Amino acid sequence: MMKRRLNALFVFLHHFFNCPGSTQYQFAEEQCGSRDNILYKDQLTTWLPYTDRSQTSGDDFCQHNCVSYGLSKVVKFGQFTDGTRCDVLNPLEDKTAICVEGECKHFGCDLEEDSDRRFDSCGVCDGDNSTCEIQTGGVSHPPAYYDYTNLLEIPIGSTYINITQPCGDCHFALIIEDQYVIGGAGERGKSRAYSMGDDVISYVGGDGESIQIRGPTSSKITIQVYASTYHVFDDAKKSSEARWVFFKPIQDRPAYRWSIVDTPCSKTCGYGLQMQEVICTELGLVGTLDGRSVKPFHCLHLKKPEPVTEPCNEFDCPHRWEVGEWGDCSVSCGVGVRFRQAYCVRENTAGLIEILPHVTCADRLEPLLEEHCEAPACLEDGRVTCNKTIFASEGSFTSPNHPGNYPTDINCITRIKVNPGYWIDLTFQSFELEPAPGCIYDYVEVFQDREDGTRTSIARLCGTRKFRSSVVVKGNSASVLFHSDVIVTRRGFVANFSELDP
Ligand SMILES: [Ca+2]
Repeated sequence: MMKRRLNALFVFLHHFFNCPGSTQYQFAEEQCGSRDNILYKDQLTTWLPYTDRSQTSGDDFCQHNCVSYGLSKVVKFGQFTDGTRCDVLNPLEDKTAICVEGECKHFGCDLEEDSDRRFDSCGVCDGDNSTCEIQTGGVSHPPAYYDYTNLLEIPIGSTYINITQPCGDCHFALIIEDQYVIGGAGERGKSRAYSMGDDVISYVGGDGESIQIRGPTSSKITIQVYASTYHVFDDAKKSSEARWVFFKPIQDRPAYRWSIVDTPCSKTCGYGLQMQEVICTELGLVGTLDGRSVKPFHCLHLKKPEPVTEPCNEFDCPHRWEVGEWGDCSVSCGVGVRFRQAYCVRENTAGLIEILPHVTCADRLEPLLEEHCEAPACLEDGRVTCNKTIFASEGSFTSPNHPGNYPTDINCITRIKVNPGYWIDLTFQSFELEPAPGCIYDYVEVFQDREDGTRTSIARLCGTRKFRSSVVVKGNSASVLFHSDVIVTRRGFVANFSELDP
């Protein structure tokens, strides 16, 4: 349900943005008028929205009732499309009303459903009534009989126009641009909403005749009155006057327009996109654009331009060398050599690396692809020596040649000494040695070293350990012996140690 409501609102806003001015009001007329060319009970007729305010509420209006005066029939054709304006019925309300799922819903002038923003008397959304002044008046004597005579001229830009008269033998006529829109042929007009250009007029005939226009009017409007009986206006009764009230503009209303602002290119190189943002801006007092950005609802009545996206920075990003990982050292002891690869690349889009021919990067300094590497020192017989002593509060060491396989036939003793008074927390990770029952082939053995030169074995480990394993030495000095026999090697281990406050 909520989703449908949102969809309806979207349709409405889309329609609102794309149909500036009062063409929104003509939407209902279009929907009724679309039946003009469809046979109704074997007849063609003209359909208009049925807007008799004495009998319908806004919700009724949204039920898509159309009237054919030719057939003297009101017919319900389902519901008006979501987004159809239903405030034609009460044009002097300061809210905007639209049909949503057949119900007439009220919105603030910023088109938010629960908004407190209202049009002010001058028709400015959220305005302060400073751009117009009230005009009131009335006549108790009709100027002529059996003819139309001018009653009132309403200047362009007027708002909240309400003209009433109680005389049953009289009727109003309304002229826009020298053309009768209501009345004019000596007969009362039909009670309904009329639209002419951008102006929408709600008219109710009969006793208590009234004309209501929300405005701001876009054309000069002339109101005439026709009287077919003498003494129809009673001097003694003020209530029998033809009366009017409206707001006349006294200064230019603030003017707004959609402005297009370019946003920076999405990339500094490598084929970016330049987007545009459409913002609502207020025109300066002298009509020039001062670029002041205002809330978008001020521009809702204007057709919103389509933002354009254009390519920018249409050139490749600079090419460069990218190097791979170093390979393994060529020897397991002594000084060897290792290699890596280099690629000429370009990265027009972050993370999307394009490999180019080597020659493209000829103008760049090529990275070194070969370097010396040092495996543990070789003994005279080619075996590895790997004894060392580490004095530190924490550190790490590995089996020889890690992460490559350790050599055969070695004994490495790593002595660890932490600060006096502390213990040693020794943790092995990625532990992988040749397995054997009792660890008789390859192993790591941890000893606690005492000050008197004696040492005690604490643990002997071998095989593969998938999880970190810890050994705690209850003293500040330890030796870790790594032994491998003459055949079968593995990757070995990484050991970390840190001092432990007992
Ligand atoms: Ca072995």
